[in-house]
Amino acid sequence: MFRRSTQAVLGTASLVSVAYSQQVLDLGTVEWTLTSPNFSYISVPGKVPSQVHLDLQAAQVIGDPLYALNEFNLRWIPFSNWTYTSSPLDTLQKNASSTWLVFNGLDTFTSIDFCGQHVAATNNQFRQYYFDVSDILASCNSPGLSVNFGSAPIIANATRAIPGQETWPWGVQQLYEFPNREYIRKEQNDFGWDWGPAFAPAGIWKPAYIVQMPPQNVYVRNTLVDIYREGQHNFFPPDQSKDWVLNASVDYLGSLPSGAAVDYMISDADGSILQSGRLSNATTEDGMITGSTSVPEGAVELWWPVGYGQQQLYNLTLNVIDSWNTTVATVKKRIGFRTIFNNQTPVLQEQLDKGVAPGNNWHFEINGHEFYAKGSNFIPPDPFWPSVTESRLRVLFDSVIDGNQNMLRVWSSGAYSPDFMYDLADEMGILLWSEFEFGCALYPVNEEFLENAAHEVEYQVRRVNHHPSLAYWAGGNELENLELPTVNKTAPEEYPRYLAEYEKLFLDTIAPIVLGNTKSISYSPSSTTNGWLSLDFSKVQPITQRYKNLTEGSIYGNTDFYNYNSSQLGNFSRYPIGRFANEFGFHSMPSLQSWQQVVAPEDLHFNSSVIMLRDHHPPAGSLNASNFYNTSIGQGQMTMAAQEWYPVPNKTDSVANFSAWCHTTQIFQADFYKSQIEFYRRGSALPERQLGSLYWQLEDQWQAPTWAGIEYDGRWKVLHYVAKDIYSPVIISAYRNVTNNDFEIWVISDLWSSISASVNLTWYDWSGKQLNISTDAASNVTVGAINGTQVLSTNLDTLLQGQDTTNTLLRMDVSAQGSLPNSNVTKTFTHTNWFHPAPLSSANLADPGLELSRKDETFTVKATSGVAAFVWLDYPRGVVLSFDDNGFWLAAGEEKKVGYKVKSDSTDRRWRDEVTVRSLWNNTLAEGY
Ligand code: BMA
Repeated sequence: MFRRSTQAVLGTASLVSVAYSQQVLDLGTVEWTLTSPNFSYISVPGKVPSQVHLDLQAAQVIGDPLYALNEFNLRWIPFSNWTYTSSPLDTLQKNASSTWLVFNGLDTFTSIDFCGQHVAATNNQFRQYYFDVSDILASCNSPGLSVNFGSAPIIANATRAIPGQETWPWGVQQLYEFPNREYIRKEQNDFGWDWGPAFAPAGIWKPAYIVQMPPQNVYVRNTLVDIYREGQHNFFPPDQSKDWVLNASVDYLGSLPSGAAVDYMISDADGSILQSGRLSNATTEDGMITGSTSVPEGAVELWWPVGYGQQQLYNLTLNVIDSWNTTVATVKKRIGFRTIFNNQTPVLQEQLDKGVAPGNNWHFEINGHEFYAKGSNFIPPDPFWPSVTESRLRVLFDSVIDGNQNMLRVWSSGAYSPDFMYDLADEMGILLWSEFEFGCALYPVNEEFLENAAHEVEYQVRRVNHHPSLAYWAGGNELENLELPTVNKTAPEEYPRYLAEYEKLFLDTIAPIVLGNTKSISYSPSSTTNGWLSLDFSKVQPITQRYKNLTEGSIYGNTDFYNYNSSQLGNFSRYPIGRFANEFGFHSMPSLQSWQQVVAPEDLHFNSSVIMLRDHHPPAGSLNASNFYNTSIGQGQMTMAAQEWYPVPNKTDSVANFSAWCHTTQIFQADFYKSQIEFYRRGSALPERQLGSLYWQLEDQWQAPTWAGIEYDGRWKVLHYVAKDIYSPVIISAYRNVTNNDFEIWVISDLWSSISASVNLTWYDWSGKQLNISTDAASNVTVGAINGTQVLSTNLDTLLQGQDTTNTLLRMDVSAQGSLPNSNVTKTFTHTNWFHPAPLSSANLADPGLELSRKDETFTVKATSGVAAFVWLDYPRGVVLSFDDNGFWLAAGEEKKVGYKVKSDSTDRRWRDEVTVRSLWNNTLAEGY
């Protein structure tokens, strides 16, 4: 018997047939043809992994799907069936003991044929599928594979039409473009969303393999690694003095030799072995071999998110061995040792004693420390995932880090993140709150749907659990705060039934799978939630949710806030008070440079059909490709915001005017988010003990008006710069009660030790003249760990009596000594902020006389004759970069040196001569941008 195995991924060219050794044929290395039964004239090269749109574009059958209104023009693609046919797979071994097809992702409805024989049908984009085709191969002369994709929109409609199929009261299911997404397990935003197009793509979207094995040999298809403190539980704070448990579980295909065991080795980046041995308590069941070991507390360095310490990673090698100690299969995973805990426990007496409001906590704790989560919501960065490369994500994540963000909520109606995304987050220290792909809808709970979802959840939970960046699992998007309340409102008599169905999927089905596989990650059924009410571990499913079971005066859960009435900017009484803000936002236009990528010059103006119809907020709600009514609502919200709060552009040149308007919508967006982040961060010092702010949304997946802070090609909007500033560890901020003009200034810090801060308040007019307004603000204050200190409390009517508020400005500066968490190096933290008592639309702006110069790699901007609001360094198309600072204010006479980081450049550095500078003052000028 031949026992030794090589588990190599071989391409066609290099596939050498050696009897009885395991061979893995990467189906990305064979030739594919893409055809459609609906279009006999289309036959083009296909790729794996890929999607039909991408392959048709590469073959020039279609143009860029993102261009202009191609979204609507390309609907014939998802309404058709498509077939990927491989070239003959002649290199497959005839004498293998078993042959398997392994697909890491099929999008979505397939019928698979091998050697001309039907193998299986699939219906879930998020599952890994594997099929034993040994018998088919045995009787096959010329092996070949064909994967036939059915039309997802047509199948979704047909599924909806099945007699007895579940339906929901009107208004519960959010409808974007293609209907019935909730009946199928496909990326939900493929059917349209309010920030994205509806392409409903199809294809073999993840790597696929043909695995051939000798007898008593295994192929590892997935691996779970769970690292937790002894006794740790998903719902309670881990004891940091305990040793670590490392539990590993290998999912394999093939047959495990009798007496199999798993040896492990933990090594550091230099290859030094920290610990090795055999996993104990090994069990083998259902194609899975599982065991565990213990790693003493203190034997390994902790992994920390960015800003809190190092991102220490180790290499784990698992060798599945037989009873002769021969390795049958090897798995390598990069791991980290950390505890990340989502705390929803009741507020304790010791917290109450410190002024925390009663109720329950809702925050994260890293390695036993609570911390302030700063970040945003991540959406699929492209409508076509196969186009999302590691290098593209690295550029995006670099901006996350540069933007002072430490957590992303990976929103739940896209796709499960690829491993390389978690790998990057592990390296860079970005915590990824992850979710199951259900959102803005309730879902069917027939047996078939539940079973399908269960497979998906199990595969995904096990696949990503070893990543230290994995922070949390949530069931779905806004189900508890939006979908369930909508049922309650529109069909209260049916509420109990729909609630029971919701719990069947998110509690009875998903929770036991999560809790059964990981002890290190907390789970909640809905992203926005009031948290759990009680836990009963005598049940398989221990969670009872709180829902509206609230006690007055108590605070629970996290918050979600969207208000498209732009007059609410700065009205703190309307912002939600909770323990954590996981979504909030307002949309803005992308820059002119982004529009120019996809819009013809003659369409670059408001009211052009292309600009209007790329605005999907509010969504069309159907396949009507010219819903100007809805789109004008979204455009109107941005226009009203600009008009209410800023001088509005009225430029002679129509493109310049369009560009200035786009930019002004970005300023409003940034202002609105800033005031909310300031509000949430101050909450860390108030009874709500607010410990997180994740705004909607990090980035774009096409060039369109959206909530994003980063445009499709990586260009930062005003928001990303302003968020970077207000996510600084130490900030100074003003809070005005818009009803009675009470006015406060606070210094807020999310550092883990207290800081001593000195504060400077200076009043100016717009020309830069200092005003003689005195306050009794404290000039030296101490700010506790993750806390805030009020430095001024007054009333603006009294303070500014007799002043022309349209020509009054306050500059606030703080400078503090402190140290970063897990560091004893003393650092100076500074922050500057401005407050204007009158809206900028009625402010008496003065020409700041901005001057821009460049020496080597540094730009210098100077305001020579007045205060400059929202100074904006702009750069041309052809380059994507981020400035170290942008969207800032300058006092009269002040200059700022600004460096930059280039992300991509096709101008041969000529862009440096085309950088321009403007400020809000330029909105008042007829000429220029
Ligand atoms: C929330 C999100 C998304 C949506 C966004 C903007 O509802 O969860 O579903 O895109 O707001 O409307």
